[in-house]
Amino acid sequence: MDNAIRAGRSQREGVQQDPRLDWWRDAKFGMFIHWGLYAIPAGIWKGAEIPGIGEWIMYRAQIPVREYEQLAKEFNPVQFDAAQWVSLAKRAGQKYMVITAKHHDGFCLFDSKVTDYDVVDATPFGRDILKELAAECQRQGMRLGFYYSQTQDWHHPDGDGNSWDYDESQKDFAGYVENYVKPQVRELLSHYGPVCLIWFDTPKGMTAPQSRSLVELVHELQPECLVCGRVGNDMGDYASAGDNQIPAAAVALDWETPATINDTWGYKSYDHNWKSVPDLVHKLVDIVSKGGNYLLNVGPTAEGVIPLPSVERLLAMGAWLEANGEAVYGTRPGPVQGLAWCRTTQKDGCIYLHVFEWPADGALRVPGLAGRVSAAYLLTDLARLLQVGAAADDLLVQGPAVAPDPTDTVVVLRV
Ligand code: JFZ
Repeated sequence: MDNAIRAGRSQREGVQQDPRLDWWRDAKFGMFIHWGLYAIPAGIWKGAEIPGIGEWIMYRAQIPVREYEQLAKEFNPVQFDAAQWVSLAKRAGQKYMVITAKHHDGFCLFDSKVTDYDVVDATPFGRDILKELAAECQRQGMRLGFYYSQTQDWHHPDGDGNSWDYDESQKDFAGYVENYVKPQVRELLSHYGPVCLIWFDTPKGMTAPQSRSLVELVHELQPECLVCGRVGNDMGDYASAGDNQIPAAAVALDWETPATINDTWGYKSYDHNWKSVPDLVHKLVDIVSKGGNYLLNVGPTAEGVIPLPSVERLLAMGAWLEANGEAVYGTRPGPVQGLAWCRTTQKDGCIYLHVFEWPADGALRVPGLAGRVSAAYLLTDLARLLQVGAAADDLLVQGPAVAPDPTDTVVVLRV
């Protein structure tokens, strides 16, 4: 097992057995959405650029609760359109969406009865974002999950993390879990239809009984709802890699890499370090070839707009997947691992050879597959068979001289 992956208990006991995860194992690609009050300062507080990820601005600038919560009065994302967001995810080829119901700053994107610090009660916008997204996901056939920060809450006097407003030694963390976290998790799983997963995060000092009781609460309310491994204490239905971390080799667990397109989760006005489309496609395929899922983040602006550089990249990934999705969705790690120039996935009697670096003469040489392949062709040109041969243990396939797809040409090997 890779160090970057935190295993859930179910994984260690029976690898990839639980049928509740079947859809998730086939999905491969999801949209993460980090959205909240931090989109308003967008990385700048009182004129200063605050280092680090955008959604941590309250912590990094040690902004007092009474000051930070004033942002709610400005939160009015009139351009928010759930239909557009869901349709973007669909066009990107993403099969599930996960949005921050409550991040570490404590602000809730849903109408919670246990606090007024939420989008309905505290903002001029006054609309339940999660309700609108849930309805739209139902309409467009998209699965929806919720990120929920169960330990850190810098707004709640008993939540973890805020030592500049509150005396950490006086906190009743257990009371916060019982009387605040659990009622909110109950709300999320009772008022928004089927929830595909709850993405808990940064468990920190959460005890094993506390983690277990959250897992049990989720499964009691919605047995099909998955729980991310970041619920803590080696529990949860699937494992989560460190942010933007991709393990070096295939991992025989249910696992996922959460990742950013630039360098922040929550919107920052001055983060322009966007990854390229080929880089993003390679990361997706690399992860899938190692048995994982790619949960790729967007950070909408305070107006409710997903930044154009994100939209452009997601649409380009969607176009690539439109042509090559067969070699991604529903696949499992392929038999050839550890080569720099290619990745492999497989399903239904096919090995999919993903060629990242096309050889100059089009002569593909794949170690270990000699004698196993009955036919080879490009996924985007099913009619033309490629010439197949062998040299010792290596499979030889003669492809076109020039890379048909400079990003990733998929060669189908029938076995
Ligand atoms: C957490 C959050 O603190 C962050 O704001 C964001 O939501 C991200 C998706 O998750 O940050 C983490 C959590 C775990 C690791 C790294 C960053 N980790 O295990 O490497």
